[in-house]
Amino acid sequence: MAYTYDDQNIFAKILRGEIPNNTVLETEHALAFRDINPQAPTHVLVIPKGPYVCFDHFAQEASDAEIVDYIRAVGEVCKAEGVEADGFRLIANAGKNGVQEVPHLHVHILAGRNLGRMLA
Ligand code: IU
Repeated sequence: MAYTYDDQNIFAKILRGEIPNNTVLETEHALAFRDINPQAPTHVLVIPKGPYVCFDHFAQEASDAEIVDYIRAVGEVCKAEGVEADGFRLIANAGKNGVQEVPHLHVHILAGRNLGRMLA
């Protein structure tokens, strides 16, 4: 499917520095920041800097360098937040049925409590 990126979405504004954020990590192609409405003691969002709507869009159109940098950024945040020992959950909601609120790819890193069996 062809995706259309809305450059007025809130994460695009964060990337342009128009809205502040609580940055955890910044790399060449990725930005990680704390979710404004945390659902767990650790709740970090990791976004690519490029204009990708969702994971599928990113996987199809991002360069290998962007993909490697982004995946590594997720790993770096997990390490920096110290979530590996007790475990964590990654979620990337997409589209209407995925109940994606912000149309810029973001992986949620959730940790710090037992997250139960629910997916989100
Ligand atoms: P979703 O996967 O698109 O449903 O989640 C969007 C997340 O973005 C959600 O957890 C919000 O709390 C979070 N968020 C944010 O961190 N800062 C914002 O300004 C806005 C949403 I709007």
